[in-house]
Amino acid sequence: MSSIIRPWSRVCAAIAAGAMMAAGCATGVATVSAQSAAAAQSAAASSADYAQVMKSYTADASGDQLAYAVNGELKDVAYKDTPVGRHGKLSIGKAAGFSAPTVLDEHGQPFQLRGASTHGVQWFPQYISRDAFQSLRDEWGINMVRLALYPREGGYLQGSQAKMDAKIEEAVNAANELGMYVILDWHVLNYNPNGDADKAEEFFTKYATKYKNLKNVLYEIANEPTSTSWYDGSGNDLYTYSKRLTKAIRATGNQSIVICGTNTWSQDVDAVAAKPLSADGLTNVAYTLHFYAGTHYDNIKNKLRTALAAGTPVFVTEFGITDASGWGGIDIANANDWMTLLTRNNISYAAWSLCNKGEGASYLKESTSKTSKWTGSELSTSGIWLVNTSRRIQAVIGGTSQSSGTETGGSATEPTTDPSTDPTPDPTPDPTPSEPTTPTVPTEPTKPSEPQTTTTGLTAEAAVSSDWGMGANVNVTVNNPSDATYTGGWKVEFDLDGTITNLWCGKIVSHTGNHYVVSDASWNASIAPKHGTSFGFGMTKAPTSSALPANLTVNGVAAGASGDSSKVSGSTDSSADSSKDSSKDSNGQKTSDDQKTNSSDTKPADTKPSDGQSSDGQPSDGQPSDAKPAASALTAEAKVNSNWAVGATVQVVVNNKTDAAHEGGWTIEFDLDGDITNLWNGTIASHKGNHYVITNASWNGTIAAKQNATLGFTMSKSLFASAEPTNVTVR
Ligand code: IDC
Repeated sequence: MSSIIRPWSRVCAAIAAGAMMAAGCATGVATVSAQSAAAAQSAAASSADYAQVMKSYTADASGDQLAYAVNGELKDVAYKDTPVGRHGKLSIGKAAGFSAPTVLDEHGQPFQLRGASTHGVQWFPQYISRDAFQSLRDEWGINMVRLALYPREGGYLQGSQAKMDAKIEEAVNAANELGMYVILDWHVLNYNPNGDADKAEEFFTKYATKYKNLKNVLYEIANEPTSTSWYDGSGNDLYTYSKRLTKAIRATGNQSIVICGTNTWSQDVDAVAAKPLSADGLTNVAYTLHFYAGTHYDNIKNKLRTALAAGTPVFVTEFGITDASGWGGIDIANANDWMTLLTRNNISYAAWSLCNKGEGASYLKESTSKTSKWTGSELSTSGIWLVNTSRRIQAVIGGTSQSSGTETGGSATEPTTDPSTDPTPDPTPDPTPSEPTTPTVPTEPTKPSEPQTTTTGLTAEAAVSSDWGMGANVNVTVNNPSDATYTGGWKVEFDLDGTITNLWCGKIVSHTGNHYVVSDASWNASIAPKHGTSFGFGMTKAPTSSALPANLTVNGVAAGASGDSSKVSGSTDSSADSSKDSSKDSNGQKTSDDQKTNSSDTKPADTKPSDGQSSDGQPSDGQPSDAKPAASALTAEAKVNSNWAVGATVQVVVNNKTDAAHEGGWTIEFDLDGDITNLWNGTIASHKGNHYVITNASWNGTIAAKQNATLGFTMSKSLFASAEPTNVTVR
């Protein structure tokens, strides 16, 4: 057995395990062949795709060891490639795959803010600087900074106003220049904010007016209230306060996101649904949930689940991996569990806190005196964990584990508006924003004369990465050979002498006969200059068929003879001789027979590949005379292997309990409260409403006596939907 396992095989195997790593969707492929110069189709960005990527994130970050380089290096990132440059103005709205409205970017796509919260600005102003923020952006995977503006505790209303106003200005200017988001957090701690409501209204009216034209400022009107419920009709509750403050912000003409604190230190987010501000016509409003992993477990997670199921948009503006005191009691495993829950539900977060105070929640060791450009050894457990978590999520969503400061994905399309009409200034080429504050002079001017984007000129190339006769894995690379970033999404078409069983890093738009149309997967719609992006698929086919896609086009223009451009890469591990590779599973990865649950697919040479592949999904009539059992002798059982709130992996076993082989293929039907996103060891023959008809794959249509065939799929579903297939029949 070959020791070479190709990346695509690994990705495919990961998909089969229900754990796709979008980081495997490689970019940067340099090969260029077939030419196209067609205008791009503006691919309709699918939030379902994005949800799929989010689901693939499983947090397992360490707090002991950095998994990413933190060398104190700042990077030269063009504004258009920064988080705000790519994602623009944010809103709260509905997206497919999420039960509650969520943060959407300017292109209407779900977008997760990964934030760093400062400690109290009156105590730790030294961390509010352009360099500090840039370090977070470039090496920590952070795209947002939250400014903890305590009104009390010696803060804004108790002697520090002038100092804090200056820091707010410095912070917002720095964030604006760096293309980062910033939250102004009125850091109410442990009291009813109605007591200071006049002052709060004054504060937010001032800043909502001042930053009305900025895309990157969000307003958090009360950090952690206590002592009053969300709504009790008294006029002294959090609903009353939140409505008043939100209206004051809207009265300035500012439509940015407002985040409302909830009772019990922002834990009672489940109480909002009974009286949401949306019922008063107020939009772009989210509600706060805070947790500390050493203190808050299922009781608070369940509040989150309840809130989401009830349609409440949730924002975790603060959390820690310590206990609620912030001092100690770190629980990494629970923190990771929380992050998976947040990320799968596209919930934005900010971690407490950016300082070197001698408490466990601080990102920096107490001995660290530097206030920016930190190196790995200067970080605490909380800091290391935050880097590992945020970089990991950034890599999964961005589609590359190499990315750091730039957002390489997560948005389907570039802004369609002319940048010159954009109310948020790009501070790099133009140091004079229209916004009334004076930004500092940028240090890294770009060359505005260079072409910035293009929507034409893509090329495409297909390569078979492995072929085991009755199936193959194929990789298609879409290249942008130009000097400008390609934007607008892409569409590849081809004919295939076989059937795609699963496809990653792209989306099947249509499949008619042997003709496939595949578009980008939204996060890889844009392609950097002189780079490529790849999608891949697993397919079933006849042993004599070529796996090479034919008549390849990209954006509607013929990509030349695909036979010329396509190649079987890595000759050491590829074989057109199926008999040698009968131990490979459907994903092209070699397996040993004793690892298999499905003994029927170990001898593909004995099967009749075309049996059971008739277009209606029915077994073919011509059963061999020795096929003793009727098709109804089969039984099937479905089992949910893993379930992650809005998705699941399901395994279906087709049993032949008789003493004779079952030949001629099989067909399973069931109802499913969700959508299959990937299926392996079978073929979807039809899908109408919630009803699926699945037939065997070409290699497992025969089930030996007392054996079974196993197929599996991943699915997306709504939060409380069951993943269990119902009304399962098999024939
Ligand atoms: C803590 C700080 C601590 C400070 C204290 C009081 O870590 O140094 O002395 O506030 O100002 C919160 C609050 C946040 C707390 C944090 C940890 O929002 O202000 O910071 N925490 O106790 N909620 C839960 C925990």
